[in-house]
Amino acid sequence: MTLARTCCLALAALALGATPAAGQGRNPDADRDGKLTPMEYRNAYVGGMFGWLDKDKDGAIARAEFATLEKLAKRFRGEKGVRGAAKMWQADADADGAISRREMESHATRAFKSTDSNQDGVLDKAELKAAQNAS
Ligand SMILES: [Ca+2]
Ligand SMILES: [Ca+2]
Ligand SMILES: [Ca+2]
Repeated sequence: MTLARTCCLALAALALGATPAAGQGRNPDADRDGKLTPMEYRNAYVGGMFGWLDKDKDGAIARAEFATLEKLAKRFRGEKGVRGAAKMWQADADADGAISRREMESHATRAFKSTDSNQDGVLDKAELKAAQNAS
């Protein structure tokens, strides 16, 4: 497995509601306090994962590009991963068959809010784990 791929696994895991395992690639939890702030979450989603999936760098993730994430999700999380990936594709709000950066940002904002069950403005391990089990 290439290094670039390993780096992105943590991001893909995060996007799919999984708690990134310690030492698995780049940790979205930049300050390692065990919690994700909206900024950390957004950076991982829109900064890290978006750039990784948008292979042709046209500023949108096309269906074919998204398939990379679906494959990874299936490999690592089986059917749960497939459902998680399907949920992420809902980010395509205007249903034009591609996820733009703006759509990804608003999706990340919504996902953050729905995961922050105690509404303290950060995602802790328990909240991330609950999201993982729910997907
Ligand atoms: Ca693209
Ligand atoms: Ca779209
Ligand atoms: Ca919280």
